[in-house]
Amino acid sequence: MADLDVVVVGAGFTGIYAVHALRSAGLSVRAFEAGDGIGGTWFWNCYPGARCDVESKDYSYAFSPELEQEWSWSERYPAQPEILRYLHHVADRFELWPHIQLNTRVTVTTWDAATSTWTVTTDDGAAEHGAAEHGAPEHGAPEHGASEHGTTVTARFVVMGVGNLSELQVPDIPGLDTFEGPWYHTNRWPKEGADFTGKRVGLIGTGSTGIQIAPEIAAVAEHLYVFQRTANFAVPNRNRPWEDAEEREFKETYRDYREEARQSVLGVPVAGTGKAALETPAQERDQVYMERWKAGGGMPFFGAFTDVVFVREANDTVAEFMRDRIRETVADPEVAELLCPTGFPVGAKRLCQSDDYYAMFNEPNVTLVDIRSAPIESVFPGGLKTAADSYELDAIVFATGFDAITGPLFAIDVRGAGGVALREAWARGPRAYLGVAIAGFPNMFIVTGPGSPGVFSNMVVSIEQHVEWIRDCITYLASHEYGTVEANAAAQDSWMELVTEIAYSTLFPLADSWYAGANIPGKPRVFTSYLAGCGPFRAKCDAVAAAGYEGFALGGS
Ligand code: NA7
Repeated sequence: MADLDVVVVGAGFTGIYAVHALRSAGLSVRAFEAGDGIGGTWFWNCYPGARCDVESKDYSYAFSPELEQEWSWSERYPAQPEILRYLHHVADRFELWPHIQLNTRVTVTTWDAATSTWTVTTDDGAAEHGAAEHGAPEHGAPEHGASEHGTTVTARFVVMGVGNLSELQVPDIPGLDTFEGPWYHTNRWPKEGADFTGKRVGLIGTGSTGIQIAPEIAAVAEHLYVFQRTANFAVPNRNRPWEDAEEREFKETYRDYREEARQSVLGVPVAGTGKAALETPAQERDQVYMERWKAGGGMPFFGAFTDVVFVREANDTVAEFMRDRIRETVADPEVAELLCPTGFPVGAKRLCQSDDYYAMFNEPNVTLVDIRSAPIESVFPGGLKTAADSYELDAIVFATGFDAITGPLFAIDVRGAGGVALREAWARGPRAYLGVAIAGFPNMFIVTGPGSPGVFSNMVVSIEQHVEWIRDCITYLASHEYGTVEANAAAQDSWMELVTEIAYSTLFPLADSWYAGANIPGKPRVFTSYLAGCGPFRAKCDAVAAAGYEGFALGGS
């Protein structure tokens, strides 16, 4: 008999809710978390300026009407410390702490067909650094692998709540080990902070993270050099306090709003014009864009017109509108032009959000360095050298992103039926049925995996839907005297075909993005997000369940 019904890997938004939902269904559960605190993404990404690009009222659990009424967000867009406080509140309120084991990295999970259980090996915290030590130059990327001191536990089911963006990447730059100052990756920010006052700082990476941290560094540094390989689109947040009266009024209809979010495409209700951009006069079109620009937030741009995510010329109208905003904000025309993204549609790389990124380039202590035309060649003890110049630096910050989606799962040695490694099964790219189960890996569930709306949705909405579906599936197995559930390869193949077909009917795959694995040298380039949206995805998952888990093989007892 297994030690536990379910092992949950990770204690971020997924792991926290999975513990609650599965325990409420009467199952024995333990979550293992590598960090020395809960929060996942919001535990590790504690760099200055870290903030969610989904509004607080949306980026929060919907499973408890009491929770949503009693918790009060202070701002329109939640900053990292507030999200962490919220998750602590949830763990306290639902008494989840006894079921979460911190400082414990899962290193190996192995399926045993004879007993229909998973054996889960953990490192007992021996190989994991506490957050307080992160960011010191000698650390860089965390180490993985089975510890000699590992302990094992058996479970009937494993739920992988490892997140899509938890395996950081630091570029392999010659000489980095010779650098005399500190260097940091934003995903392993030191708990005690980093003081850049009066320092010359180099920032590499201008995605969502780089764009958030840059103004924070520029505010205190003697000089900030922003090393830009690809310019990204960024829209304003228009962040502001969430006023009491507004909150009270909004919360009166929270239940209805949540239902609308569940049925929406993005997991956030977005009002559209219902018109095509290319059939709308330019002046009227720009007025729609300007209203959205003034209101703040990225998602409203995708809903503005029916064709902006499908037709390149329609998308170009948004792109040109956004480039014009950059040109009117940045005083130096050459710098402005360098900041104007070209070559990929708006949204094909994550649309960034910032209230002060572009204006920051008007400050005399900020320099934009184009490393597309003159790439970084090496780091030397006192700075960094590009093909065109060299820069004296006291500190380097990497905001260079993640080995997304597959990286966090590959960091664990996952062995399914017949001892097949997940790495082998996914050698040509990740595949899953409904983003939740993988053929050849019985009784293992992933959350917001390939084939789900995942990273193209409000993650909390998708996480809750996945976790509730998994809970119901496990409960169904017990009540129908089944012991195992496994996705059929044929169902998985046809699901991934549909996912690909929908994706390529849109413009989203048309960029070298982490969405498709293009940011990691040598990684197979596969676009795996289900782009029809949260509502249709939920309907499909519900139909599969209602049909007795169509596309899955149920067995054992
Ligand atoms: P992203 O979006 O992957 O951005 C990483 C940035 O780092 C991007 O500008 C990259 O340029 C740059 N980068 C990566 N590797 C290098 C090297 N070797 N040299 C120079 N520049 C490099 O990661 P973020 O952390 O900003 O955001 C991840 C997600 O978190 C985001 O999408 C939200 O969903 C939240 P590139 O574009 O590849 O030329």
